[in-house]
Amino acid sequence: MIKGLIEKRALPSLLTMNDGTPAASEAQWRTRRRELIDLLSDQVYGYTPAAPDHVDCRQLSCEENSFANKAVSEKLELTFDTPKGPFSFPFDLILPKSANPAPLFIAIAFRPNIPDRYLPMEEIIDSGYGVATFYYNDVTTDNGEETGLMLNYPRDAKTGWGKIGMWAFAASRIMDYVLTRDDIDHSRVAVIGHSRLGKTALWCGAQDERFSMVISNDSGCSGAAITRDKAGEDVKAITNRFPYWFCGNYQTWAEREHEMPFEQHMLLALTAPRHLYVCSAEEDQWADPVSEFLSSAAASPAWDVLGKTGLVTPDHLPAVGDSLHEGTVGYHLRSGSHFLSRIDWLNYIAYRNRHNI
Ligand code: GTR
Repeated sequence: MIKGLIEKRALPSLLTMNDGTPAASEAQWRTRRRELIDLLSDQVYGYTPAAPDHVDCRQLSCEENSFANKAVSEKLELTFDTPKGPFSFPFDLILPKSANPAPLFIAIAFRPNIPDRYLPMEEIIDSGYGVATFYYNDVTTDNGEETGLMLNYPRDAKTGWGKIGMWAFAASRIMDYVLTRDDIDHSRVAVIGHSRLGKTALWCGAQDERFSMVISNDSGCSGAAITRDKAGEDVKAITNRFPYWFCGNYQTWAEREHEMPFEQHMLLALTAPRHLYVCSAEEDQWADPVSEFLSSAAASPAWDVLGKTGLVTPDHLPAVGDSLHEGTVGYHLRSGSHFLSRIDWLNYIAYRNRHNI
């Protein structure tokens, strides 16, 4: 049944390389992977500039006894070189007090608050996980203005990076710093975001293979969901309201979705062979849970090529409350509306515990 629903969407081939041969081995997937990053850069998110050689980090403050003395909370400022001089942005690092290096979530955030309604800090700390989080507007503002990091790089109007790319780049710079800390488990760092920041987490983890897990919470259009025949938001709607999230080329696909040489299952597949988790909310028809679920299934053949199992699912659409945690691709469908809830976090934590990632 699921196969039939995917076939109806008439997706461009995930595993056929540009020269027409199938990507059937790990080496061929490496080639295909580069092709897909190039395609999505060129047509959707814009090209990401080269990473800086290194990042510097300065501690602004430190609370040794935070969250009932169960955690240490630091405020830090990250600085790195760009073509137009150094760029800095603040972030928070909250680590549980533990004898062992902590697994981490790098959370791209709508607000600088800790805790926040999207960041149930105590549940996370009590589960043994740490959080590094930054407020996305501190990197570049979520509007059409040229601000922050955007001013520091030259940018082509058609293929230059949009703001999703800039926020994703910032999450990778935090990863640069994380790798210098011996109180964090470098092999267990997940990137997470909700909605537009779920799109951002997916694009970040697609490009940056140092993340062992990528989490998309209700990311919808231009995120996890298949665009062809999706309900709710489409390319026209999203590029009318938020053209600056993407490269200039993306808006040329408005009302031409079926001609697009790319699709969002390609974005999801770029996480392979690492762990991917996609979550949908029942009432979030603007994002379209069915299109998010089908995309996760349609991406899964990339894991097969690499000797892993992607999404493990019975052959029907998930019911509300279902959590599919067996495969290297996880999925759940929560009741309620567009939100990053405690139930979502507890699912992510359960999945990470189960797979030890
Ligand atoms: C909406 C947008 C969605 C989603 C959402 C959000 O207005 O249409 O694509 O990103 O915002 O970020 O909350």
